Amino acid sequence: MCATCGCGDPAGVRVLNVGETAGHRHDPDHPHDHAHPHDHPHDHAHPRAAQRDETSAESSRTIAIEQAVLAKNDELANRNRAWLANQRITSVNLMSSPGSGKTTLLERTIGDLSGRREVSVIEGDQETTLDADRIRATGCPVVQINTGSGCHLDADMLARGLHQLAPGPGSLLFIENVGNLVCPALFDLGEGARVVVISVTEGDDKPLKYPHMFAAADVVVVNKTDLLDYVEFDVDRCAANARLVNPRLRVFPVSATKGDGLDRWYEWLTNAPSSSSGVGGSS
Ligand SMILES: Nc1nc2c(ncn2[C@@H]2O[C@H](COP(=O)(O)OP(=O)(O)O)[C@@H](O)[C@H]2O)c(=O)[nH]1
Ligand SMILES: [Mg+2]
Repeated sequence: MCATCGCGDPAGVRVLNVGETAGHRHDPDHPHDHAHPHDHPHDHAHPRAAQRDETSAESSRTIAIEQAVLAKNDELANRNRAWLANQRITSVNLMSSPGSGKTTLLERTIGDLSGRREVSVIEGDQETTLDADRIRATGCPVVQINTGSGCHLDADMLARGLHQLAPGPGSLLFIENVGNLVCPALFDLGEGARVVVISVTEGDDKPLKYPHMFAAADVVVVNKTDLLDYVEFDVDRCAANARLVNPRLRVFPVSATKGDGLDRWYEWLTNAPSSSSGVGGSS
């Protein structure tokens, strides 16, 4: 998990309200009210030091710390989940390797759903507001979270993002996680649904090589199908590999740039759950 990969400096996290379209109201029942920096789940993780020390005492201490980190995160995620359910907000956590097309899929989705449903976005990246700027250009309310050295969003960051964004009751909220096929899978945010985006340039073996991500997901979007003629990628084999890890996965092959296959994605979004019971892998 993350406590061994070197990420996580809570002091480096920044939540940026990008542009005028994001809300500013303070909701007394908001999950952020419970979260403050020294509650952060990473506070006690010193992964590189733990790696260097190979004594069994240190190993057990590392495992105990990892469990405490994830338990704290799960507690905050449950608060987010309760708040989102109370507001009837449909929340979708998008995860993938960097560059598979999450932001492009969001730009296209926001445009195509325009006028049909209130949509807002929380963007996660280590640095910059580049993705939030792209979302803002569509007219959609957006908040950017910069994680600094962190390689994933966690429940505390989502609570802080929600506080800034203030999505309306009954709306659709997308959370674009930090590009990484490993650590985001372990951190429940309290979201209603989890979507993995994989692009055809990444290889159809990725569900087998990164099983935790696919095990924790509800949907796999196979993106960039417009490039299938140029790469070795079998969509059916990718879907079969994903279902070996998680038989209940839905798989939607799409081209976010050309629009192919998006109807099934939109149909799923219309019926996506507004709350879930959490992520099995994180507990
Ligand atoms: N050919 C093709 N390129 C795509 C598609 N979706 C995204 N891209 C390109 O892939 C690159 C990364 O996309 P981006 O949305 O920033 O990926 P993210 O890092 O997952 O948010 C950009 O150059 C996009 O134009 C697609 O469906 N087809
Ligand atoms: Mg992006």
